[in-house]
Amino acid sequence: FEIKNNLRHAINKKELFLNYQPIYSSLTEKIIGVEALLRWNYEGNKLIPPSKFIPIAEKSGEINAIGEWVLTNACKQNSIWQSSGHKPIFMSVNVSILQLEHPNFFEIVRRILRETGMKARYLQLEITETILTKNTVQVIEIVKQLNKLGVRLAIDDFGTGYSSLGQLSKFNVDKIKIDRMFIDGITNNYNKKKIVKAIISMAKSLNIGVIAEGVETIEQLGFLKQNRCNMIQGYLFSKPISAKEIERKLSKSY
Ligand code: G
Ligand code: G
Ligand code: MN
Ligand code: NA
Repeated sequence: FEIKNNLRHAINKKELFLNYQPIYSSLTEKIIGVEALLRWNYEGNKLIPPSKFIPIAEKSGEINAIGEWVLTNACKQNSIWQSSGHKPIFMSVNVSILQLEHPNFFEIVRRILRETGMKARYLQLEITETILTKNTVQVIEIVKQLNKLGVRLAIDDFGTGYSSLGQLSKFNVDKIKIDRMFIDGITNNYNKKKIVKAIISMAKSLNIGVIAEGVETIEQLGFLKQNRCNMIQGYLFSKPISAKEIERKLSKSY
């Protein structure tokens, strides 16, 4: 199966779709946002995970078209939820650093916000930690422009890279997402506990929100609440689910 050539047609063949994983306030345990997660259903019978096709899309340049499709559909969906009367929640969209570096990225985001009626402050872009070490003038400038629009920035997979406090404060970061490898097994791993506590207190001192990823057990939740981690994402509360299932959850939480 050749991913690269089939991927070029995935958008036109309507083979791409999004699932959404809820993100909860650890205080209220209510949904405050969702992360859009891309899925590719090849010929309607072969589900290819993003971990397989995103790296290939990045190499071929197809990531720009795919990323635009994701942003458009995620913003459309959020706009629909809001206009149908659900309480506002944020929409977190994974963005490849290559998209961010594309000279038209800012214009694309602005156009999508306008066309979908999505309010900028509910759009969050998730970018992996490597963005922090790529502090080129160009990247810093585009992040600044997005901030001015009101779009939020979240650092994904935090803790796996080699970024520093200094780099974190250079960008206007709204949230960091603690990589799930630190949450996995945390309740009986002294080192992981220390690392997660340090990340939370560092974020607090910079006024940055913290999302813990991959929360699967009550014990992990307890530790995170005790240490004042603001937000929780993981199988304990919900897997990535369809837009319809998100709606059901939003309706129930009134
Ligand atoms: O959902 P899943 O666990 O299969 O996701 C695997 C990886 O694919 C994650 O690292 C996630 O960030 C990435 N991913 C999912 N959707 C998108 C997307 O729309 N754009 C980009 N660039 N990456 C995505
Ligand atoms: O790299 P990124 O954080 O974007 O990847 C998100 C992926 O993590 C999603 O594809 C989702 O399926 C996966 N994920 C979300 N919650 C959990 C969890 O509680 N446990 C595990 N093992 N994976 C999770
Ligand atoms: Mn992510
Ligand atoms: Na992550």
